[in-house]
Amino acid sequence: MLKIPDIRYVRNVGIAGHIDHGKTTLTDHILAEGGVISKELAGKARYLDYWLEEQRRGITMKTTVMSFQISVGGSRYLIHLCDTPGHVDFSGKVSRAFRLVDSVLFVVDAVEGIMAQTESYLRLALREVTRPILCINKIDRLITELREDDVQIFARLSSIIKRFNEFIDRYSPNELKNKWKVNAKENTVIFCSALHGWGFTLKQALERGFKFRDLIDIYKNDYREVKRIFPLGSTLAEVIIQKCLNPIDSQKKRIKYLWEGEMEDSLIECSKDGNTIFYVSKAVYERGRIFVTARVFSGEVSVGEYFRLNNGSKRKLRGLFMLKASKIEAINSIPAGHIFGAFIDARPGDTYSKVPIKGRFKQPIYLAYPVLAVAIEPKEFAKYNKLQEIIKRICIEDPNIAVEVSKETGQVLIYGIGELHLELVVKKIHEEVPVFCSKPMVAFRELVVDKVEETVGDVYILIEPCIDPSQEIINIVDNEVEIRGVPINKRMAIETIIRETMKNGPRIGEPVIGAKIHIDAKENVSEEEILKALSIVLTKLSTKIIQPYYKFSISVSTEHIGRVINELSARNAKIETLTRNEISELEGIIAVLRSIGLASRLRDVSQGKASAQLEFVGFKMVSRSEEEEVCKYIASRFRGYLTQSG
Ligand SMILES: Nc1nc2c(ncn2[C@@H]2O[C@H](COP(=O)(O)OP(=O)(O)OP(=O)(O)O)[C@@H](O)[C@H]2O)c(=O)[nH]1
Ligand SMILES: [Mg+2]
Repeated sequence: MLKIPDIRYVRNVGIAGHIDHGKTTLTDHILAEGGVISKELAGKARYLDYWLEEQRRGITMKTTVMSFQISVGGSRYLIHLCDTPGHVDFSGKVSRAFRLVDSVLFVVDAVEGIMAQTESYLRLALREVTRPILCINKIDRLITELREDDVQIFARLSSIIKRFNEFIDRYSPNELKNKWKVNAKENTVIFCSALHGWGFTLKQALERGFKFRDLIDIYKNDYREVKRIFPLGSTLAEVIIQKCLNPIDSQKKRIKYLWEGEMEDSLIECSKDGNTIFYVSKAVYERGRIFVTARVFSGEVSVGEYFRLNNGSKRKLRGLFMLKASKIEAINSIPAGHIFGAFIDARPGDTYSKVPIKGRFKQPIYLAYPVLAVAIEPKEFAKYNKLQEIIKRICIEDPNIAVEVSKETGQVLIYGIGELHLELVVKKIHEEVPVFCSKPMVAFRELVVDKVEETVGDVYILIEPCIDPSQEIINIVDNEVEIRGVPINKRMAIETIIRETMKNGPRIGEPVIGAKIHIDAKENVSEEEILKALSIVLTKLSTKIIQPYYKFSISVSTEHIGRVINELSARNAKIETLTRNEISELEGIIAVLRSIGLASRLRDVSQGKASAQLEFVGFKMVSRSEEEEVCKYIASRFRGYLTQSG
């Protein structure tokens, strides 16, 4: 049984970074330090990747919280640790997880250095006001693969620290910038090899008079000697306890950035005596019930209590648990500052309180946007309702999924952020309701470029552009709707009609974006009149087709770079930066339309030595010469190619 200690002896810690940099492997060592797994298994088990699919593909696909105790300096601490996936397709889950923790260990591969997702997740973590700690991992590769000498190793590690700090400088709140920059001398940097089980801070190395030259020498004989001198588990434990913030110190800094509305002092103080307030970060369906992962920020949560959402609705908290990866441990109550699991009919992003409050936690920022879609259909039509039910569940669990039912074909269109993301979602659906599934298809948009106004009967409508179409990359902006003349209680319904109608643009039937819509109507106007006027105006509205783009970041061993460049050119990708080292890195942009199959193709042409991350950056105008091709593509997108899934 886990004991709940004084809150100063609690740490909520996230592990984050670019894909494959060694987060889950590193996590093993801290778990072994806490006695969760054996020290022999640490580094091999990747214990928190317990989904079969994760083990099969060798990547993390979800966030996992593990609560456990460790002893440091004669005291017992309770750690709530949250491992996160590096793959950009799961970035929504990472956004949600940062809200739970107070500090984040960023794992960076020493050879690859700071990569696209290191930067994106560092930016997110800092927006969530969590303290970053840097773990430079895979240092063994510098010695065994790159055969660097101590001067080269020192230079490489220094440049990683420097870049990491440049991002901290750019994205931290002003008051924390200087305090939070990492510094090897202050033990906020760990140099390690999670695979070989060793890790040290500069302080530990200085105390023993240990130099990188000594490290290279040991590797000439038996690398296990480094593990004996500097076991990674105990170094991680020491840094987590000394440098990661306890919930009291953290909430003092964080809450004002995360909260909107009236704030209770107990939130800032992380006091268990105030009103109970908790934030729901994750929800999954478990045999018909919703199981949430949440954090208490104030007061104390107990089983059986009722909690309120802002809108006044009440929910009963049915079971309360400590989270232990795939297992749970029942508890009766838990005070402010802890992460917990519970059965309650709640949604991610919800703020619950015991006594009604006039404020709530802000929504986290999501990096990705669903720009790829597949069409699915149940193999047996009788399963259609069951399919709808599953999809509703998946939408709650996954912030990066959007769903639509095609009016023309009745197919269910599932939008996700990348191929892997959609593949997994469909697989999950297919396990419960066998479905036919299309290939991934691109979602386009129509951008309003000219103003149009019209009076139809008693309804005046003006639609004008609110995005400058001359920008190279166009960011998604919600349409703005302004309604005058109509009583407030009717406006909501009219706004919904307008937003729904704008999902079918006049040019190619794709959603219209970048529009400011003004409506002036008589008090007693009917919804039909609004709809009629709007459809007339839409026939006169001029829009341009825009298509989504990914930013790609590819790392590849230099011998294969020629093939990667050829593949990118064949797909009209624009390479913006190319850094040639032993591992070369390419960055640039590519139309989502041209990117389909890119990741697996690059793996093929490089014998598995190239990995690509594709992250949505925005939309670009489709040129006149491309327009015909795009229109043909859209017309044929979801038809006639349904293949069997699974
Ligand atoms: N050489 C070397 N390989 C390592 C080290 N740490 C991890 N690896 C290997 O790197 C690969 C990825 O490790 P993971 O721990 O799954 O990486 P991750 O960051 O959790 O990956 P995602 O969660 O999918 O983003 C595995 O093959 C590990 O064995 C290290 O210190 N040195
Ligand atoms: Mg992992």
